[in-house]
Amino acid sequence: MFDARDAFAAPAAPAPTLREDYRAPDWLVPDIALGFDLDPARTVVRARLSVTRNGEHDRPLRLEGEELELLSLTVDGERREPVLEDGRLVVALGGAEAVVETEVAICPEKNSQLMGLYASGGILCTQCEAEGFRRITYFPDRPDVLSRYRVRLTADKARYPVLLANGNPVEQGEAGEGRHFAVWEDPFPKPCYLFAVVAGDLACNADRFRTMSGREVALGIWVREADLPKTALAMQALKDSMAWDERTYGREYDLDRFNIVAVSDFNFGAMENKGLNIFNTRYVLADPETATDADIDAVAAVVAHEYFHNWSGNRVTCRDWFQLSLKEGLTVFRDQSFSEDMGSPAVQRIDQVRTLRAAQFPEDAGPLAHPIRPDSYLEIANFYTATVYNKGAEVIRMMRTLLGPERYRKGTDLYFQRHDGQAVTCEDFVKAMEDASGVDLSQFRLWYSQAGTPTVRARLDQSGGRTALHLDQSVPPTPGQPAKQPMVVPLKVALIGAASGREISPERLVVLREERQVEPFANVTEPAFLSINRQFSAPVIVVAERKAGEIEALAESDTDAFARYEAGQELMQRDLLAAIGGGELRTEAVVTAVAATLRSNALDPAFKADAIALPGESLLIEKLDAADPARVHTVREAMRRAIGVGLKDDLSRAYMGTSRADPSSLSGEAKGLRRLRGATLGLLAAADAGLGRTLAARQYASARTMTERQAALMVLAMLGGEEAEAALADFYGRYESDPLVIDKWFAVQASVPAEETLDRVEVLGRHPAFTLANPNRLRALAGSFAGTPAAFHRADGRGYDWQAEIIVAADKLNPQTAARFVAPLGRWRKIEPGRAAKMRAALERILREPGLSKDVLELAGKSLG
Ligand code: 0A1
Ligand code: ZN
Repeated sequence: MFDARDAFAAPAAPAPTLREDYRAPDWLVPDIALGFDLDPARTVVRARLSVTRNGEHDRPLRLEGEELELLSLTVDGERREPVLEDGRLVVALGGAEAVVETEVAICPEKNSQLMGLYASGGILCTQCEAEGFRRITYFPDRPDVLSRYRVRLTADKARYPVLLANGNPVEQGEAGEGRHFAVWEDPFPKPCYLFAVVAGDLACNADRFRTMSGREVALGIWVREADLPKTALAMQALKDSMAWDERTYGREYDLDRFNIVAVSDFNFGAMENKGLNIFNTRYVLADPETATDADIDAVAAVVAHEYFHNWSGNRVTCRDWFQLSLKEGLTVFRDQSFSEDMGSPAVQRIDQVRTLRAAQFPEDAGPLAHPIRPDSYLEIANFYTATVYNKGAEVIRMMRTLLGPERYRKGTDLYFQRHDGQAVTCEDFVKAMEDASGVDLSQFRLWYSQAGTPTVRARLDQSGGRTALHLDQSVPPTPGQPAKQPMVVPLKVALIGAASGREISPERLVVLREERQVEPFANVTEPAFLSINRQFSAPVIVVAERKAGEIEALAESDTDAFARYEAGQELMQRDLLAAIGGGELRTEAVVTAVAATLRSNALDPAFKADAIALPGESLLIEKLDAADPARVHTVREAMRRAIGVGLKDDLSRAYMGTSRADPSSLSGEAKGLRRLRGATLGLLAAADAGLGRTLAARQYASARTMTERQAALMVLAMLGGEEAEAALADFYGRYESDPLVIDKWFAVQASVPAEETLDRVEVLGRHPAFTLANPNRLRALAGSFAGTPAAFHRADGRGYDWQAEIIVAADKLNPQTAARFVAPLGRWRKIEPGRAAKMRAALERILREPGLSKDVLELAGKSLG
């Protein structure tokens, strides 16, 4: 029925895509030939698609396209008048196969979304995952359409001397008028999201790798000439990754060359395009003078991650985007295992769990909660989340724990062999694990469908001369999922003698499957302490009933390094939350535990650094119902001060001891010492600003690594005053020409936990070096600011207003990156009512903005609830 009001109504809300609506593609494209006439202002793309009808049907071929100027269409050589429906090119075809050719023009230099073909610092490059290929040419842009690609690139030779695409180079030469061409062929059928081309004036760090079957692979890392010296660490990580995947998973590289290109403008970390990974410079360029140890570790992890995708993602890919965790959860688990094998497993695990708690637990507890295999989306780019990636990795890790390493490996072997060259589902992965191991994973599958972090309550009952572990579990309601079923929770458990401090019941795997379960421990009669969820064997919240002195004892003597760290954190959290809740701040137990950690001869310095760090303000806020962020900050600072005052001598001694770290070494020992140097300096400064300034200024001036320099700068910035301004000015001058370091300059200032930080952030937003167009710079300012509760949650709400304005402004250029800053505003449910109302108002203001992207619309809408 016609209703006149409809004509004036706001545009209809976009319809979500549902997992249950999946249908196989109507048409397949086994082969595609692409020709690019590259030019930043106007690139012409010719595509020749060989299409075949998939099954019995009479539906037309539908090709997605976005911001394309269609120049021509032919079918089997005959010109056709194009038919466009909702932006799709609809091509009626009679037979079982056809050759469809299109010619389109696109404008890379105006592409500020950084999806499709775009320009970054004089380089032309592409980003196609998830749905960017449609911004290059008309195509069935979905991951279950796999094609063999032949790509011909033509470009101005002086401006773009290097022309790269997926696969192997087959031809190159002159094209007249100062232009040249190159032809690349990729023999492996791939979904279009793995397509990539690059053109630029690039220098190459070239190396080789001999695979386990003796093939030579040519490796190249392509960057601006001046950046070549900063590629050595990434190259080493690449070779280590290739060898590791052969050793650990039996996976060999399959092409004759493997290229990595670094670009400055990139929405995410990096992209695993087949044989041609494209990276954010942040995850390629690193040396100890300009990158911190954490940055350097991240380079190795991301290089490994993208390389591992060659099997987990590329050779075996996803059927549809709801299956994203199939490739991402598995690949994150693989890169985590790589990092554990290359460094200290316990310290790596602590870092992984910190990330999970900081990014994923809040997501799972808030309005954006979704299962690792989501059921619906408006904009798939919004589902590249900590849940899909990091919780997804925890789910794979749990399967390995349940099956054991040998059967897990049999499972991955079967998975890769059975599905090589296919686009499959999470279910296919679980099935391969079951078939290879004989283990029934029916109930385990709930981890794929149920959102929310389970809480496990644990009580060690030692009454009546017997010992039994009482467990119960509950999974909280999440949007669209009011009631949950009990999950499979693999808990590694040991009992520690209360008197002896020794393991009186060695570690065992307790698998919780019921809502309530009792696990007897035979032959344990002496009083015991409970060491549970060792190594963080399950991504759950454990609430254990503790005996007097239990946590304190475990923080000092748990035999599992991770559990020991956990006990220390639990202790700090207990006393912090009690004081935040209105009680008196008790610091003795924490000070004693920190002292024991600092004085221990057995612990390595990196572990000490982690163990003496207090839980972050964001994490504490998550534990509260109506948090007052100012009070959280005050109490946490008071605890830091108490540690600093109480342990000044220990901290000074530890601090001085760390100066022996060899600045030229990236060994675990040297990195650990530098980490401890930063942690001890922070606590000393919290107790005595004068001393902190002196030490930090000295450390800043004499620093030989960015790890030391940045840590000193952060402490100075927190203390404020002339020294801070001098150091900040020096830092800027010293590194003005290095954008990745200037990002740090923005990030440090936006991370100072104080209300006045907002004033500085406002000024920085108008600084000539600030730009909304570069995602790294935007993250450095807006991401850091939102991650600093004491500043972001100013009582007057101006922090939220600033954030909302930035989101709206950035959305006009780059919706994907703008949307990344919405979630912090959605945490209002955890914040006291006054601020919460202001957070909601900021979200409402965003939603009233005309022309909002689907990306921001989806997240702001859900955040408001
Ligand atoms: N697959 C990549 C992540 C990625 C996703 C989207 C991108 O463009 C918007 C870029 C990268 C990974 O897991 O590393
Ligand atoms: Zn990935």
